[in-house]
Amino acid sequence: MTESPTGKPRHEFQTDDRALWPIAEKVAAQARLSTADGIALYRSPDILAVGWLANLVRERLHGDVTFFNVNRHINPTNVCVASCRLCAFGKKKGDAGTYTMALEEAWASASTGYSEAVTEFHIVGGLHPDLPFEYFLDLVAGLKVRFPQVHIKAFTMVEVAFLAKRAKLSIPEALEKMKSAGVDSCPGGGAEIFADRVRHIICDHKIDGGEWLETAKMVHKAGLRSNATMLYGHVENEEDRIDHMVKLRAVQDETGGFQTFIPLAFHPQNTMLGHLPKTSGFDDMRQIAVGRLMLDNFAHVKSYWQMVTPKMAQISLRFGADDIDGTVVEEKIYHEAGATTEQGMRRAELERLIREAGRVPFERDTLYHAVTRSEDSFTIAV
Ligand code: V47
Repeated sequence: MTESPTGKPRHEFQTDDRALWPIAEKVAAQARLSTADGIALYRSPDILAVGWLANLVRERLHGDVTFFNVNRHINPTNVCVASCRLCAFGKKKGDAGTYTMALEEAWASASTGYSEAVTEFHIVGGLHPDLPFEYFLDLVAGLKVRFPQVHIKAFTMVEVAFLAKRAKLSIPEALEKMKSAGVDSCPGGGAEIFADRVRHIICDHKIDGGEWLETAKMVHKAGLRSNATMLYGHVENEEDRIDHMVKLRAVQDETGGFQTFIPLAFHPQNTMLGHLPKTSGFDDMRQIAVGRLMLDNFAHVKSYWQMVTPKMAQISLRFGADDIDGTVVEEKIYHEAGATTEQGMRRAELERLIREAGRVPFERDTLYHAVTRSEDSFTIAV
């Protein structure tokens, strides 16, 4: 048995791709990977070796534990001023197929679907030109009154910036009002790809990459945790993806406020980029692995089963992912864009998927505390 670059017996890490050898040494030494390392990982034909390295990091952090949660998505409106080419969900005011939930409707929808007690409401929606900030504050406050035990993960950085501007408040002022209403953390959407060249093509009217990152810093400074996504598989290249992850890593060094990195596979159907092909399983696994290796200061990498399919999400648990998200119940954003997965999945099914991948399911709340269930109630270990 010879020594491999990781210092482990060679039968555990073998690759003919010499470009990976110095990277493996860094991973073994828990040293930070550079932009050039990231590019080498993307360009390596040996996806199993890349996955092996990512799995090493994943198991170092979490062993076999795989996180999931019992959550429900709520999308209060699909009316949106942004007209992003990447999106099949948002519609212009007055277009056919638009909807905006009355508050009572949104509160009622929160309790529909599975009977299992949810621990999280995940709330995101369009940038509505007329709905006042108070609508969103009342929405959250009404949910808190009706479901006081449920964590509210609401409003992406894009929505936070938009709502603050419309209410003529600074972002920190708007965040204080959101927190008082009951917002407990923020989801990671709207990040897309930070590079201007790409953003101009896929989401021209959204805040730019720098603004997204600055808003995230303000969210963390306000005491809220958040996630960070990256939309891949459209017009970006490998350099753009690495640039995106390096920028997230820098903010995380500063604030420590990100919980989870979530690569989102682009679904082209019904979008203005409908001519593009879907991502391949190869790219999906490689992206999870490169994300795990580049983002050394993120505790979690999520493989969102709705985006990559439950089968690929299982495989990703050997490629660096330690979280597969949740029951969701109702999903509109990717299903408008042609996602063929179910809109929701029961808790027992999520657990089965994880067990069959040889991992140990761990029900978490939004902040990764353990959830213990009895009948239809739950307790959270803090
Ligand atoms: O920002 C929109 C993406 C995001 C498409 O924080 C699309 O836990 C693929 O951010 N094809 C919203 N993706 C969803 C999101 C999210 C999801 C799950 C968990 C969390 C979390 C956050 O969906 C948008 C955009 O990047 N998106 N359209 C599309 N056609």
